Amino acid sequence: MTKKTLGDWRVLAERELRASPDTLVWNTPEGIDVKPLYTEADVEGAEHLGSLPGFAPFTRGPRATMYAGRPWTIRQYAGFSTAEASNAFYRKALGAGQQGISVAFDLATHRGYDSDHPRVVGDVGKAGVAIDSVEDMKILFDGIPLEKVSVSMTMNGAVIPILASFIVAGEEQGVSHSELSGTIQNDILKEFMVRNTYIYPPEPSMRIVADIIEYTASEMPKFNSISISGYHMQEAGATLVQELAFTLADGREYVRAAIAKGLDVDDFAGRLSFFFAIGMNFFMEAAKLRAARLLWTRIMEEFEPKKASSLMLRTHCQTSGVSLQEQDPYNNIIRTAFEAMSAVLGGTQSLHTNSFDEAIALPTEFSARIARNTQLILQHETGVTKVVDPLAGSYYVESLTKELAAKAWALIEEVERLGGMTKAVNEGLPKRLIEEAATRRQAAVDKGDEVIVGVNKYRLESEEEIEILAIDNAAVRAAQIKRIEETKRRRDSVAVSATLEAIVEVARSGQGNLLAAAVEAARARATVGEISDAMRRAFGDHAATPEVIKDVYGKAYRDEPELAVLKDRMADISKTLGHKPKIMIAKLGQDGHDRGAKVIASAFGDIGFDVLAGPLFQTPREAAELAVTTKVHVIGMSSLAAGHKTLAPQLVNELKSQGADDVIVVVGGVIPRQDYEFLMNHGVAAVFGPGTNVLDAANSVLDLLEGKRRNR
Ligand code: MLC
Ligand code: 5AD
Repeated sequence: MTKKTLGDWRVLAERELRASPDTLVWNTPEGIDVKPLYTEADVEGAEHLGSLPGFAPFTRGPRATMYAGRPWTIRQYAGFSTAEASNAFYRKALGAGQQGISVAFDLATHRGYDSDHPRVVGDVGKAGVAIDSVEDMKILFDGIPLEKVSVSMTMNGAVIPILASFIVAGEEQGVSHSELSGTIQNDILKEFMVRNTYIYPPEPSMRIVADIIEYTASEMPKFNSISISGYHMQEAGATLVQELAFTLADGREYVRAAIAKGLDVDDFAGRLSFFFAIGMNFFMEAAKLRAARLLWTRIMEEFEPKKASSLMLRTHCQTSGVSLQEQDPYNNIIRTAFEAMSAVLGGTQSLHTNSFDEAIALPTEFSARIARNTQLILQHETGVTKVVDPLAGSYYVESLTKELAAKAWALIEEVERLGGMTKAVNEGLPKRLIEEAATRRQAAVDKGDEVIVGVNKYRLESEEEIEILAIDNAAVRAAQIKRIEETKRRRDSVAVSATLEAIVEVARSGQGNLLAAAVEAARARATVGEISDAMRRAFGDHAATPEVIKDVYGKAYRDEPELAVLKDRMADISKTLGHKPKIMIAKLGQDGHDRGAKVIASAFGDIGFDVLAGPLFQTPREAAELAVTTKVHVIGMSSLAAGHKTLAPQLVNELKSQGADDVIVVVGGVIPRQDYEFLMNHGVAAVFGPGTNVLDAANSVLDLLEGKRRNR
C-alpha cells in the first residue's frame, strides 16, 4: 500500500465535508488556530521534543517517575466562618483521603483588618475563615501536626502577620521553623492585576515578597516561599497565553527582587512554586503546564543557577471556578472531572477540584466530598498515575505546547520591553488585556458562539434548588470580637507596642526583615490588624482607580439586530430623560472579585449607558454618597463574596437616609436563588445571578427605569 499524503487527506476530507477542511479551523481566544488534523509535520524540529522527565527543561514533568512514584497531592482549598469550624472540616477531610491543607481566609483577614473593624461588617467569616491572631491560628491547626501535614495559605495582602502567626502557632505546637512545610501565596503582582487583595502600594509590597523569600530561605527550608499564580488571571478572563506569560513574567520579577536583596539564586529558587487554573480547553490546558515548565527553565537559565532544582517549575492547579455554572449545577461535577484529568495529564504537583455549588456558595460537606472523590477516583481507578506524561508524542499536544510557548514568550518579551512586570502592572497593560479578553468572552457566550450546556443551550425549564452552605456572619463576628478582647486583655500591652514600633522602624528604614519583626509581634499577641496597621503607617494604603474598557463588547455585537434594538430603546429613554441613563457599578466591602463588574461596566457603556465604575472596597455609606453626588439613576451592586445580605440592605437604607430613595438598586453576581426574596424585600429592584445574559440585564434595567417613569 502506498503511504497517503496530507494532500490525499485534504481531498478525502473535502469530499466528506463538501467544503474545505480549512472551514473546520477553530480560532481560539489565544489566537491559536486549531486545525482538525495534526501530523508529524506540525512538530518537526520542535526544540522541546525528546527531553525526559526529571531533567531540564522539564516539559515532561519535574520528577523522573512523576505519579508512578508518588501521585499529586490532593489539596482542597477550604475555610469558612470560625477557626473551630474550619479545623473540624480539615480534620474530617484529612481522615477522608485529603493529603494536604489549603487555607482560605476571609476577606477581612486578606486586607489586614481585624474582625472588629467597621469596614468589614459584611465580610467576616464569609469567603473563608476569620483569623485575628495567633490564638485563632492555634485553634485552626489544633490536632493537626504541622511537622507532618503541609499547609498552603492563600494570603497576599496581610501575608506578613498571617505567616508570622502561623510560624508562632507552629512554635507553640513544638514544631521548629525548619520542620514547617507548605506554601504561602505571597504573590502580590497578580493582586494589582486581578485579585485585588492588596493593602500597600506596589513598591513596598514587592519588598514584603522579597523579605519573605529571604526569611524562609534561611529559616524554613521546607516551605515554599511563594505561589506565583496565574489562576486568578484566568478567572478574571485571561486567555491561556496571557495567563502563562504574565505568571512567568511575575516569577522573573520576584527572582530579580530576591537577587536585588542579596540572595543567591540557588538559595531560594528551588522553593518558588506556581499555581495555574485549569479550564475546559482540555488538551490546551495540559499543554499549558508543559509549556510553563519549558519556559520557566528558559527564564531561570538567565540567572545561571548551579542547582537543577532552581530551573524546575512545580505547580499547584485548581479547576476553573468561572467555568462552573449556577444553572443545572450537577453538570459542574462533570466539568470539574474533565479539568482535573487535564491538570493531571499536564503534570501538576498538587490539585484542588472545585465543588459543584461553586457558582452559588461555599461548598457544603456533601459537595466537598464529591469534589475530593473526583481526585481519589482519578488516582485509584483510572490508571492515569501509572505512566509519566502520557500525552507526549501526541502531534496535537506537542504542537500546542510549542505554539503556547511561542506566543507566551512573545508576550513576556513585550513585558520586558516595558521594563518588567512591576512597570507593566503600573502601566496597566496586563489588566487591560485581560479585561478585554474577559469582555470578548462574555460577548461570545451571550451570543451563543461559545456553548455552555444548561446556560445558553439545553437550558432546563425549571431548576431544582440545591442545599447550600449559609454562614451567619453576625455570629462569627461576635465570637471573633470576643476572642480579640480576651487576647488583648491577657497580653502585655507594653511589649506589644514595642514590637509594633519595631515593625514600623523596619518598614521605614528599609533595614531588617519584616517577617522576623512580625514573628516577635505575633508571639506577643499583636493582632493581624495591628501588625498590618504598623506597616500601613510606614507604607500607606494603595488605592486603584478603576478604568473601563470600551468598544469590545459593542464590536462583538456590531452586526446583531439584538444590540440595535436595545440601542434604539436607550435612545428613546435618553431623549425623555434629557440625557443618558446613568448607572454606577458598585463593589462593596472587601470583595475584590471585579471581573463581572468590569465586564458589565464595559458592556453597559457600549450599549449606551453613562457608566460610573465605583472604586473597590466602599462601605454602603460611601457608595450612597457617591451615587448622590454623581446623580446616578441606578446602582448595580456586584457581589461575589457573599456579603450581599448585609451590604445591599445597608446600601438601600443609606440611600434612603440621604434622601435618594429614587435611585434604583439592582444586585448581580454570586447570589443564591434562596436570597432573591430577601433582597427584594429589602428594597432591591432586581437580581441578576450567575449566567445572566448582559443584554437581558440591560433590558431589565431599562424596564425598571421606564416603570419608574410611568409610576410618576
Ligand atoms: C514528589 N516527591 C517525590 C515524587 N514526587 N519524591 C519522589 N518521587 C516522586 N515521584 C516529593 C517532593 O520532592 C516533595 O518533597 C514531596 O514529595 C511533596 O511533593 P510535591 O510535589 O512538592 O507536592 P506538595 O508538597 O503538595 O507541593 C506542591 C507545590 C506547593 C510545590 C505546588 O507549592 C503547593 O502545595 N502549593 C499549593 C498551593 C495552593 O494550595 N494554593 C491554593 C490557592 S487557592 P520536597 O522535600 O522536595 O518538598 C486561591 C483561590 C483564591 O488562590 O482565593 O483566590
Ligand atoms: N472554600 C473553598 N473553596 C473556595 N474558593 C474560594 N474560597 C473558598 C473557600 N472558602 C475557591 C472557589 C473560587 C476559587 C477562587 O477558590 O473555587 O472560585
